[in-house]
Amino acid sequence: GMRKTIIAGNWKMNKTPSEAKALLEEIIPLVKDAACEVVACVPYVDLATAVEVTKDTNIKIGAENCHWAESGAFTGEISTGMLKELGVEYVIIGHSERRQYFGETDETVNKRVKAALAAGLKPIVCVGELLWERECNITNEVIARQLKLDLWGVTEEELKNVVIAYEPVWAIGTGKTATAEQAEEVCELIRMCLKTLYTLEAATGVTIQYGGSMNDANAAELLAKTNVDGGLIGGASLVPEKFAKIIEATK
Ligand code: 3PY
Repeated sequence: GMRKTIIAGNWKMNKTPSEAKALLEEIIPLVKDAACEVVACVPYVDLATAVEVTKDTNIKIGAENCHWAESGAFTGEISTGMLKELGVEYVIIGHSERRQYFGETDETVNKRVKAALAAGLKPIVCVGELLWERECNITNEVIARQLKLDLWGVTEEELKNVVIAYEPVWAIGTGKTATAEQAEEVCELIRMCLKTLYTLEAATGVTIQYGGSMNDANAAELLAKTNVDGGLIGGASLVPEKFAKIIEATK
């Protein structure tokens, strides 16, 4: 197609380094003929092992967050330079769990996105509406605001390295999936917003993932949609057969 299809696992706070190694060793042979880009976003402490285990494979490794400062007095935080040196390529930014439980705002998401891009990492920027926002019919405004603020100051050239993940918050970890039609509707809206913020050409090139309880049973229908260019996969990314089936569904 005209865009790179990317299936990325979001492991969240799961797997120790030895467990990560074992899981990746199971996943590697199952996805070696993938027709899409395959990414595993893993906890910080698993990154070194994950990069090592996947070094001669088609799997790329991502982190689940990063800080925006280069270094300094930020106890417990991890810089983009630290990630880059490990061989990490992607980084999830602004996942709804970070926004909900760790006080992240569009402003801090924007700082992280810009730092990631400056370091040569590819940010997977998560946007999505809460249940009440959908019910009040303000999904479009919410998404437009998030994109504008999260990508503030990101150039058109830099946008080529940005992935957007549409994750309706009501569908995260709840087992509720947006219907393929709902997903397509918002992914199309995201592309229209990107066109407004940048250009048609730039917007057309951006990979937009759907995330939120995507699994082996619903992936094919979601991925068949014009503006759904991949998935950010929670629980199913921890089950090799399920993750492989989702990747298979991109063919
Ligand atoms: C989920 O599928 O629950 C996710 O949050 C993916 O990021």
